Amino acid sequence: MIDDLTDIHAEFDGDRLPPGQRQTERFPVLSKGDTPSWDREEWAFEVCGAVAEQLSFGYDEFRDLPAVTQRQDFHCVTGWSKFNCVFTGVPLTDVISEADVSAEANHVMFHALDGYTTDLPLSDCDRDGVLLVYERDGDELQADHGGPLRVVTPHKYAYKGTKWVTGVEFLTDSQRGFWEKRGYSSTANPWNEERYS
Ligand SMILES: Nc1nc2c(c(=O)[nH]1)N[C@H]1C(S)=C(S)[C@@H](COP(=O)(O)O)O[C@H]1N2
Ligand SMILES: [Mo]
Repeated sequence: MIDDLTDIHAEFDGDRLPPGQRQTERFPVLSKGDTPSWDREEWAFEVCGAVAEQLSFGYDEFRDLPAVTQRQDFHCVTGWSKFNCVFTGVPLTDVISEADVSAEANHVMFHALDGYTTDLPLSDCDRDGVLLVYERDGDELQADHGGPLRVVTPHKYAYKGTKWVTGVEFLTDSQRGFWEKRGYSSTANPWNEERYS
């Protein structure tokens, strides 16, 4: 079954196409550098920081976790939006429950193979739509779009969705990720045009 999250804009009192965005049929690739290589035997996804249970999943272990498929829109801060992306993966909410995140945690940092980081308040992560994705439109996620595993955040600009994600760190203070340190918004709500901070 495919859950439809393309009405998420209603929650933010906005149109499906956020202000200042234009729709594209293409799916451009935007990365700060080269697409990193990875090794299936060595790859791991780790959950750390302010949690009762640190978690580490190998590639096959991660793929055995219960998955969902959702139809979502994708909004890039540079101005393009791609509607109707069908993503399959593991809800971050499942990982948050399993790790038993501490009551003191209020912020999250995502880590990636290319050294990219991005941060979000915990409340923006612990919600429907935030997925750890390994398939798009029924195919294995392409390497340049973040395969083997990426995050998607349909309620935020897409720089909040870490490609090649290898870890999620729960924090008790707010720290800034790669683009957030360079002037992009920490909150990144497309319907308020929170592009820069
Ligand atoms: N690891 C990593 N994740 C990343 C990036 C990156 O450079 N490295 N770029 C971000 C930016 S700025 C955007 S707009 C989206 C683009 O995703 P796409 O290349 O699949 O379109 O990925 C985000 N996630
Ligand atoms: Mo971006």
